[in-house]
Amino acid sequence: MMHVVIIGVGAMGCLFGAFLSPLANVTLLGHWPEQLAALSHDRLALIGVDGRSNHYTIQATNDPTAVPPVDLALILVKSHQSEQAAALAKQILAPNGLALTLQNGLGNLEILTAELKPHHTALGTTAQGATMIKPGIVRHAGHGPTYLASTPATAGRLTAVARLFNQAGLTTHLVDNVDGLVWGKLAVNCGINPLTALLGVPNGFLAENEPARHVMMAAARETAVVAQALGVTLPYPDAGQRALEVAQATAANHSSMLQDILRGAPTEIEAICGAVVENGRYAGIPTPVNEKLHQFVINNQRLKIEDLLVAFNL
Ligand code: KPL
Repeated sequence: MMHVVIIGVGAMGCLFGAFLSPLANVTLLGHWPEQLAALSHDRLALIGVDGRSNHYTIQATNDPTAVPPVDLALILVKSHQSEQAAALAKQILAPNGLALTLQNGLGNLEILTAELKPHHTALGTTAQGATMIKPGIVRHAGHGPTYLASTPATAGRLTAVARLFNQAGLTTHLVDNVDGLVWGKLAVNCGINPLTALLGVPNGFLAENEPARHVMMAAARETAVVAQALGVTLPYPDAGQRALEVAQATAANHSSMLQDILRGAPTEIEAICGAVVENGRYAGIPTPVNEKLHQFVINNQRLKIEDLLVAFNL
């Protein structure tokens, strides 16, 4: 059995933990006291996409010395906690172990490789949606594919990881274009995350509401233009269309940024829209949509549809 530690005990950490726990030796490692308490007193309840609950016994701890050396450290913390997670991964990886980030935003693989040798690191993205209902209870809000970027140094181990994920029911594919993968997901996050957070709506609303859909698609397409200027080939032809498809596939989900705002936690806006604005400046590409979304989130604003019409001249 593969030894897996999931660093991050939020909704996504719990979702992956629940799916992998029947097939691997899984430990959740994190700092959220209420979550750790809930998981130590009771089993994790996962409400499936069909509305039915299943329960999982998963070890959860805040003590890295209690975790045996692991084959896979799956990083599912927020982007501002990446440095800390990389240091933890270094502490607990087995000699041939792999730290795999499935986080949102730019810069996470670079943070891992600053701490670990490149052959111990890997990057993936996931379009799975999960919502934290309360400590100990997570809702699986939508299935979406997971992609893992393999390199010659990691291909063998990532093939085994992909096999495990697929057997567990998490559809996973290996790809070899890491930049395309990360920018491809970034464009979707730029479209969905800030808008859902600002409007306080589930992802599906952006697909249904005309002005919201327009801004979502514009933010995603703007990100694609920056990617293109940097020489990155995206894994799909139209980023706006892709954001729309993900919003539809995860319609019931509260995006991770909306969940962050609702619980008063820091958002990943810098690693998402902030990174696009910065790279746009570097590449000489204007990014007015991402700039506005970035500013609204930084200012902790709440918007109504009428505000969108004014802000984006619709
Ligand atoms: O990555 C996500 C997020 O919420 O951070 C999506 C895919 C948009 C699902 O909500």
